Amino acid sequence: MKTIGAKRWTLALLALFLGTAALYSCQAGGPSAGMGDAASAVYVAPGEYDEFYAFMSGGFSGNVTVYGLPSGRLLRTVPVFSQFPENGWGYSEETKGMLETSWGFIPWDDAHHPQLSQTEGVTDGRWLFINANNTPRVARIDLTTFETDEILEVPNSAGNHASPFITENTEYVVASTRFSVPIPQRDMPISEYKGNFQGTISFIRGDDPGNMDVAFQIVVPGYNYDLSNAGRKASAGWAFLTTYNTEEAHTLLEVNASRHDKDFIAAVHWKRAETCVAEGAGRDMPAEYIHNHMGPGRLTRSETKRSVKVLEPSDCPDMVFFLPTPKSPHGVDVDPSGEYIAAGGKLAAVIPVHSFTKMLQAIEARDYETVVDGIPVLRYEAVLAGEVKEPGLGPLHTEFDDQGFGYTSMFISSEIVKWKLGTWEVVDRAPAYYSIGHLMIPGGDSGQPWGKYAVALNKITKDRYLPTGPELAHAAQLYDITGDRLRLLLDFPTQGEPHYAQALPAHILMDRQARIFPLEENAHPHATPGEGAARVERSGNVVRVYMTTIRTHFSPDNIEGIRLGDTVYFHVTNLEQDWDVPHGFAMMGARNAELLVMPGETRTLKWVPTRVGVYPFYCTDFCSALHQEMQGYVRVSPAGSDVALSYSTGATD
Ligand code: RUQ
Ligand code: CUA
Repeated sequence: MKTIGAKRWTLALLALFLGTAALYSCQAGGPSAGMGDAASAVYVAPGEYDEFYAFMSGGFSGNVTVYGLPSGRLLRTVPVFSQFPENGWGYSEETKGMLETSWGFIPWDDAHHPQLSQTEGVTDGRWLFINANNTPRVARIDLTTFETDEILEVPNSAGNHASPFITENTEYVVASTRFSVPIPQRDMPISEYKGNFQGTISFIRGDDPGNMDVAFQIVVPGYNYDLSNAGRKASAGWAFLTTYNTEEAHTLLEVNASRHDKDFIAAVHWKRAETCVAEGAGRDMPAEYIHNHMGPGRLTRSETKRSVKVLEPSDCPDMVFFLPTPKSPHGVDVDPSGEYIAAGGKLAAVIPVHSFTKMLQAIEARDYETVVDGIPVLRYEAVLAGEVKEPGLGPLHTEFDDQGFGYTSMFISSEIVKWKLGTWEVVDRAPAYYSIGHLMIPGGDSGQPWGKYAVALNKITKDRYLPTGPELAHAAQLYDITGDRLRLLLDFPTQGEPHYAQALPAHILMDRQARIFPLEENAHPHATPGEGAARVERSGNVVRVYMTTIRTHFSPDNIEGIRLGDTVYFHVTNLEQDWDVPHGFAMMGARNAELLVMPGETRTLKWVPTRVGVYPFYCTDFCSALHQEMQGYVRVSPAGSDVALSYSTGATD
């Protein structure tokens, strides 16, 4: 979220920062007074575990970070869309393919919205999905390995922001384009945007690992599609997406896309769309997009897809409706019962909440304000359940607890506002430091919130931490929400820009963690099952090193007979079968990252030697008392040299 519109808001924001800064200096010296019990509320004693896993998007880091709550301790970075030299993700021969797209290899993306899988609306801890915003993709992370297992490119999309939001049984991952574009892409004047550029809403099969694919795509008017949330319980079978720029402006959106008093929430009856598709509606449109899956042998399998099923609203009547919603709405969030649909009109003075029941009645009565591009626009008053009045400035996102309250982040007034479902009254507010984007309550976007904590995900830190040059960490803040008042417990820095987050009770994941990859199941075509099989093979200019690691040596260790002009593949199999014993592999001068090889797996480093000489490789992960002994040499001779290929192994088996 980086698009707060018109100038007046910029001014308001500035005023607010100045105001907050003044406030802070008045408090200086005493900000932690009375925080003693807060300290014990977040204290996780040495050797104890946190109560929740929290998954935060890395934003422009392209990856996901995993934290423990309430401690705010960083447990892990899970590389997804960005290369990660720490473990060779996107560098090793096995993982490079995960970053393949129809554009070729892309080393980076902007990841916004993690989504945990659900069963019957309850977060189940099988998978975590996340979007790539820039080059549209959706990834699925396996939560037994904390590893990205599958990435699907989304065709006919540009700025995959309203993504990925899952339906209540993870049937679909909903992904919509932020930018409308010519569909299909073609060379045309940008000034002809209006009426020619279009958006798409994609329904991606989510519950069939290895087979993620676009089941169908709905073509919608040329607005910006911002965020999404699937219906649940009462509204299962529906998905809701915010739009802005219903003006269809193509320049200076801060002014030109803020003219309409109301934009829309698109309500998509995906159950109905399924029926239409089953009955043969829609057409197969040529489209090129890539599907990557970490398949057998833990090797990426990439497949190019060539067509996508496309539906126009007119192909399937009663599939899409528009709900007028004030002022460029950003977030849309469905409450745990599925009845209420709250919108964050980022320039609006209220938080409008629509009623699903009233929406159905309005559809039944054909109570339309108008019809645009074949999509009925329902009357605002006919679908509105209520408005949260005077919530603050710049509502963005809402999460829910298990007690019937909504919590909305207010970007401009930098606060969380708590309000009651049904009466719409504001019951509490708490400052966020500063400029909160999303907020997150464990399970707070599902049919079963676990409540207890709210985490504010703040864009600006200013004076909250020790300064670190021009770039400051974004920040999370943890609040206790069990009482009548929100209670700030903890600040902790985050990586990249944590737009959104998800959390679930630790016990759901703890016992399912993979500790090793069983060696006997290693199906890698270049695996070395034991030291006895360690060897070096030449085929023309390609040299394959079948290498094993076990505390505390490599086999082979010394290799001679490599020549300039060769391409060397180190296929490193870690023979360990103990938890927490990876070995690393780094080759001097390799224009590549290291490998970090988990117990039982095979990972491959490609090396093209460029200098004659004798160069070492070594283990990078301090694996035992003799870790520093874990090394070897490669002798590189001139092209055409007659030094014979030879190697030494420690093999006894
Ligand atoms: S969006 S706050 Cu992707 Cu709200 Cu960032
Ligand atoms: Cu193996 Cu250090």
